[in-house]
Amino acid sequence: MTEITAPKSAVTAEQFADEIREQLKYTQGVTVEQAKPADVYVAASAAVRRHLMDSWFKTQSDMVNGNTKAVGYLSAEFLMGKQLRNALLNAGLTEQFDAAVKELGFSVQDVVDAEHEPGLGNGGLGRLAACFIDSLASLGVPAFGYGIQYKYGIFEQKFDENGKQIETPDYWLTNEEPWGHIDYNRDQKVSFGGEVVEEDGKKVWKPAWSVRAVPVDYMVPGYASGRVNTLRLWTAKSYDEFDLLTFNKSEYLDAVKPQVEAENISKILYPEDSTPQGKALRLEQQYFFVSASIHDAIRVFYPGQDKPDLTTFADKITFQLNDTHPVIGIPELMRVLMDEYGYDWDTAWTVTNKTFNYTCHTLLPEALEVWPSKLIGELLPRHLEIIEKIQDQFAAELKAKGVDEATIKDMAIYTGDSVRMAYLATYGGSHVNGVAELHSQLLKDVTLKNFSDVYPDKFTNVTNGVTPRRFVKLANPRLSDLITEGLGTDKWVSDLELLKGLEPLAADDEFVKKFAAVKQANKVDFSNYAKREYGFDIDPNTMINTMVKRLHEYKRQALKILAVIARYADIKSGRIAADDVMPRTIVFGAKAAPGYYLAKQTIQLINNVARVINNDPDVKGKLNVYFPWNYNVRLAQHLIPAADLDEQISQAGKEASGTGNMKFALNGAMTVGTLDGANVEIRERVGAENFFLFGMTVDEVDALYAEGYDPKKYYEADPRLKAAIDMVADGTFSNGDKTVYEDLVHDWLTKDWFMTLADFGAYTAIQSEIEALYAQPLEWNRKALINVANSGYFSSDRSMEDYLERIWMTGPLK
Ligand code: 73E
Repeated sequence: MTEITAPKSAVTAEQFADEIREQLKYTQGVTVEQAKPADVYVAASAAVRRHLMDSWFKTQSDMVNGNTKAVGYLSAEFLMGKQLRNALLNAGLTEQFDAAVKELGFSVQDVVDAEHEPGLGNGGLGRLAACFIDSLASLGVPAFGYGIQYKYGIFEQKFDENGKQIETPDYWLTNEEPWGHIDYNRDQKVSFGGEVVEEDGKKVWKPAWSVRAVPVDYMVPGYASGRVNTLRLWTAKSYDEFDLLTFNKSEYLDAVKPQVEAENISKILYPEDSTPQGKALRLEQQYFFVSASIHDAIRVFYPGQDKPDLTTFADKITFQLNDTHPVIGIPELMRVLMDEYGYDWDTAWTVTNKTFNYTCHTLLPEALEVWPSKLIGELLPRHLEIIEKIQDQFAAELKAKGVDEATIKDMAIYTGDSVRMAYLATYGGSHVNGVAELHSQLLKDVTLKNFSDVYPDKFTNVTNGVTPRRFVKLANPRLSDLITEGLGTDKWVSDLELLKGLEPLAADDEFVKKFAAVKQANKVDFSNYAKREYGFDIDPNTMINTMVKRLHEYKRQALKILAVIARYADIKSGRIAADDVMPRTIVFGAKAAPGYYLAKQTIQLINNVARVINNDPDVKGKLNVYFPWNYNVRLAQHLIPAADLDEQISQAGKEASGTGNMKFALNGAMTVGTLDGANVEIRERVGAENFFLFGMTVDEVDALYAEGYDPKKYYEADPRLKAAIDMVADGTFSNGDKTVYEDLVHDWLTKDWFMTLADFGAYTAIQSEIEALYAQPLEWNRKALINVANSGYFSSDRSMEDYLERIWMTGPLK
């Protein structure tokens, strides 16, 4: 007997169809006959939202009236993915929806496809935030996600006829968007500029301009928890200043300029991943959402109180700073407590310090935000004063602890010229965490070493995780059914460590064959999807080998494409007989930041390698390369279940964690990877014999830097590597034009900061091991199944439990 615990609403399919009809008629004003799939999508979304409404109310009132501290997850990005399927799952309405849509005469796929995914994030950091709020709701922990409802999310990526990346705006809000509820009555005023004056011995900020922050609320339904939390994304509206009317007509355009500029604040998501751009607008965005969120939390937790006792604030809510982007919240809470509510510095500091915690997501020094003091002074003069005072207090504290002058200077939050946001966050909050064990260790040993020496107790690790609802249950229904069959229960969806129970089944050939059949069927599905969406002809009988993530030099897509070229040359030259080649289909997915030149060249190269290889009859059926454009959550959900082998090949010590690695392992792909980020823990858990490890370690990388790295040496020493690079240089992938990849090749041969060339030998060497195993399908699938069985730890539910226990000190609503 299989135990089924998935939520199931008592509503019948017929009733749900009626609810959709009613929405169509009374809200949208169309008959079923007139309706298009997009209308049905909106109606069904509104209908499922109604089913969640009571739980949403109850969660809110329990949160405000209860005594369980809430979590406020402050994040500039929430990369949510499509909402409908997830909401249906958690509302227990999936089957009813499928039947109702058919009854109404529509195709389920057309209706689901009508949803445009909100791309309000760049990559891993934004998707992590989405996984975390899903898990908090599923654990029944009261929580708010606080961020920005960008009008334009991450750009839509296209490729031109030369294979270059083209960025086009993502018009995600042009059609009706049924999930976000705009709440004009719970707005907040956020001010900027002006000056600070003294009045009656008190500092008073006289801002120059203000924006109206209006919340757009998204339900965050938990799985089987009966709880629905809130994702509150702020949108910027201008105040229609009365002044405007006094302007004469000819000045009208100028008169509206400040208004237009105000609304620009929430217009666009910055498309940089890992490297921040020092733009004033970005700081405005950060302050905008953080200030609104702090005031919102006070409104929510001290309802109707003119003089709330904010010394209890940290007992009501704990704010998690998702990277440095929301760190301006620290001086903002200080300002609010002192200037708006009259608390003294020390009281404000105690509350602020207790309220905030900081997650660092990087090891790249250039990715730790530093703001010019001048900019902060112009935009937020009062905050700059507060930051200066924090610096004074900090320096005095360090001195009292016996820290020497030079170190105190090194640790400065405020240097006079600039403000280091990571340092402000580390000092201003209670805890600092990295996102994987290796990353947290490197934060302590390198990036934030001085801080960890002085405040060792602040530092902790929480290894990232991913939600099993979206990335297994929704994305991979076949595997989900097989897991449930194997375990005799579907409880794993909310308790992923139960997957461990599959491990004994890896010894059962029959079960392994079923597992292999699931993978094969998923590959066929993906092949059909790729045909439909991209026009690709992917052979599902080849190994599907994926590399999907932002395009960044440290992630080393270059290593993969050079190895592909080398393999191509092997076949072309007859070094390997075509019959001995194990057929592989390589699927890339990656967006490059629009201003990141080498990353964009790499994209162009991959596209052109794909073009050349896919059109070469000599390698037909042996090697294929596809690069579906615009990698996003939707594509991820289709691709990940179909992957046989996934690449996590960053230079050791550069990828903070990675979360794609977790999704692939959970879905039964094998990983080829370096000892970097969470790969280390994945390998530890799934077993070294079930993971294809290669490449230099962090220590080896450091030693090679110290010794003086010369990529040319590796190029000269390895004829296959040399041949591959020469092909790029000689125009093989640019119709004979030798200039196209000049800069890329020059960088490889003279700089190669992430040591692609040094790891090439180890990377290509492990390929024979990979192919030998793949040639034995039963053994390959056994190992892949062991990966699934041991990936339960990488549930974001577990990450949340770690945060709750080590950092937030709170738990589920009672
Ligand atoms: O290793 C990933 C990590 O898995 C890391 O690169 C990424 O965060 C993921 C989740 O922890 C990340 N993104 C950014 N920094 N680290 C970032 C920086 C600036 C803008 C946008 C994103």
